[in-house]
Amino acid sequence: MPSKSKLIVLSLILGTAVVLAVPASAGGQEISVTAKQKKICVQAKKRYDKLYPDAKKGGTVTVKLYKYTFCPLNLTVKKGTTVRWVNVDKRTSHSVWMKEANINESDRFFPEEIWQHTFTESGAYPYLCGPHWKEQDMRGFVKVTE
Ligand SMILES: [Cu+2]
Repeated sequence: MPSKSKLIVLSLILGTAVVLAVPASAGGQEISVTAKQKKICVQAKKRYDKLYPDAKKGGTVTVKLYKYTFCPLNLTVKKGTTVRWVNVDKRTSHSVWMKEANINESDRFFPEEIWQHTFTESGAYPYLCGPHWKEQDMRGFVKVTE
């Protein structure tokens, strides 16, 4: 049996490892997804499929907005791709704001409304929901490859 102090040391080491791992993955600025967000995204997909039963699978790249979460939170697309953000919430409006890329915030879009953007240059595009990033940490990330 490991002693209590050994466990504390171990957890300190692991804690350090976790802290050290953050800057490395933050290089790509991908968002680490929580278990709660994963669950929300499963619900968002169900809701999207229910709202848009005729949506072609594998056609347009979509990001669903649901319960203060962009689904998926991290997306990688090729240059020239149009990404469509679809609000599948029941009553909350959202926006998409690629602040760091100096792209103006979208208008707020309401349930079952969309906003879309074509990425013409490769790079990293972290983005926010204007009304909800501060309090709900509603953020997303798009990586655009050549
Ligand atoms: Cu929002």
